[in-house]
Amino acid sequence: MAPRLIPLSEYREYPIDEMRLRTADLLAEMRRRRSVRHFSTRPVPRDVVEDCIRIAMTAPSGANRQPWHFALVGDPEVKQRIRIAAEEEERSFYENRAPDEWLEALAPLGTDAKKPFLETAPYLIVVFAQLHGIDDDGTKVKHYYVNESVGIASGMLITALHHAGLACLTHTPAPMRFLNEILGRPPSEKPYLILVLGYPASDAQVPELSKKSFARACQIWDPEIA
Ligand code: IYR
Repeated sequence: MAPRLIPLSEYREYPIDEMRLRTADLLAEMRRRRSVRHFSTRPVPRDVVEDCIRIAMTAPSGANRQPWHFALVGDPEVKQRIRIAAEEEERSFYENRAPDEWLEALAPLGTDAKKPFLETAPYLIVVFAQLHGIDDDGTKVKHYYVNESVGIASGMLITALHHAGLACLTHTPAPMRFLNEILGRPPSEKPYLILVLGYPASDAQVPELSKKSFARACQIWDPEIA
C-alpha cells in the first residue's frame, strides 16, 4: 500500500544562537533530575500527568505500532495491593535471589525490600509493553522493536514529568506479572516498569551519585575534530 504523504509542516528550525540557548537550558534542567524515593502525599494535578503520558505517546515506535499501555493508578486501594505484591517479590529478591555482586551494586542507592513510596506517592504509572496488539475483531497484530519503543516512550515520560516539576522513580520489582492481575491487563502485555510520581517529600534525600564523563559516554567521529 502506497503511503499517504503530507508536508512536514510542523517542523521548526531555530537560529543557531537560539538552538544553543534552548539546548543549554534543557541540559541544565535535565541535570537537575534525580530519582526520588521519598514522596509527599500532596495531590498532583491529574491533567498534567495525563499530558505527560500524551508526550510519551508521541514517541517513535517500530512500524508506528505504539506497543505501549499506561495504567495511571491513583486509587489508594489499588496502590496498596501493588505495594503488598511488590514488597513480597522484593523480599525474595533481597533475601534469596539477588547475587552478592548485585546487592553490592545497589548498596550506594540504599534500597531494600520496603517500598512505602508505592502508597505515599499520589500516582503510579504502570507501563506495559504489548508483545502483540489485538485489533477490533480480536486478531493478533504484530509489534516490532517492542522493548526499544517502550523504552523510548518511558524516557520521554520521565523527561515530561521532570519538566512539569514532578519527581519520579523508575521501579522494577521482578517479576512484575502480578500487575496484570491487579490491573486487569491481558497476558499479551508485559509489565515494563512502574513510574512512581509526585512531589518529593520536603525532607527527601538522594544518594550522592555522579554521571560518567562525556568523554567516556561519547566518542566523536567527525573530520572537523582531529
Ligand atoms: N527491584 C529492586 C532492586 C533494584 C534493582 C536495580 I538494577 C536498581 O537500580 C534499584 C533497585 C528494588 O526496587 O529495590
